[in-house]
Amino acid sequence: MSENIAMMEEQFNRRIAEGETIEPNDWMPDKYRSQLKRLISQHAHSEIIGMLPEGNWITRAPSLRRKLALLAKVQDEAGHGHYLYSSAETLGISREEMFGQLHTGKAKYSSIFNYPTLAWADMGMIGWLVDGAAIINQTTMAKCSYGPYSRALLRICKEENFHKKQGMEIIATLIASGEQGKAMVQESFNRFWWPTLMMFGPHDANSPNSPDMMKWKIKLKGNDELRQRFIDMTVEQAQAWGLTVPDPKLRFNEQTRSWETGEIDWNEFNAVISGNGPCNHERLNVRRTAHDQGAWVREAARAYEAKHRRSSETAE
Ligand code: BYC
Repeated sequence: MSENIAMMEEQFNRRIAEGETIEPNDWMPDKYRSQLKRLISQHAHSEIIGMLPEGNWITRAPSLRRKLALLAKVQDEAGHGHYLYSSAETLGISREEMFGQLHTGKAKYSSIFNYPTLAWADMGMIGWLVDGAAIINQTTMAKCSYGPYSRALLRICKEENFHKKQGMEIIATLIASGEQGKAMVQESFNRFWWPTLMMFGPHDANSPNSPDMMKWKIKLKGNDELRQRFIDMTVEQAQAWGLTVPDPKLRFNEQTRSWETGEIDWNEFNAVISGNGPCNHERLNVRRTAHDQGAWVREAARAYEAKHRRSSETAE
């Protein structure tokens, strides 16, 4: 039996090395399956919790056009959550189980959504920085070894690109409006810069999941390389807008041709991912309440499905 598993594992590793895609009915090591369940469900949770900081501004958008765009963006995030939950379900975990893990605090979701959105400029900042960071991470992961996740990410990235553009347009408009608009953008940038860098996770040396995930091509690049790519792109965009990156240690390294930053506050990161960030309690409470209040919808959908099944059985 164990010889058999060793053979299957060898064959699996060969398929990964040759760049083949793994599909739900293929044999896979237990740990490959459990890492994917963890990663994809956390990503799904991030999408639906990520609706809350922006949802907070739908009723306060400054014009009808802005309101429609924000509403559509928040709905897109719900759609991303659905693609991702469906993708995780192919690994043999139910949606109810995943929701249970989120609502009891067992599963994580992206740290960035535990910060408040205090000004309209934050809607621009989320599009520019948060979607910008997500695109860098997800376009890389869209080439990962697990088929359903890779396909979900391709669709998600297309929509995220649009989200980033609408965020940048909000920022450009505020900056062009004069000193007050620009100050609002700078204040928001000061609050979002460091939490966005944290989105990429701990340094590679402190990332316990990276070795397995990279061996199996779930992750194709390390946390630090992707974070650096984001920094190099974003610092120059900020400068083009005349914004100041809130980091006195920021300097351009002529040899590596890249931007070096000060150190991230890892104590803050660890507090946020262990449930003690500025909005963790609020986000989970809102999510749990929405889930409880939606019970009747799930019940009605199940009853409808059962009725439909019964009538198609009778017709046969
Ligand atoms: N936040 O070993 P590591 C979006 C945890 S949503 C919270 O490096 P890994 C959007 C990590 O889970 C974008 N937790 O982990 C939506 C692990 O703990 P566990 C969301 C974090 O998995 C709405 C521990 O720290 N994107 O685009 O190798 C509006 C050690 O870390 C974080 C994704 O989910 C964090 N930032 O790498 C707008 C992308 N970082 O699970 C936009 C997919 C680390 O062992 N996810 N942890 O208890 C990933 O690429 C990876 O999960 C990470 C972490 C790079 C984030």
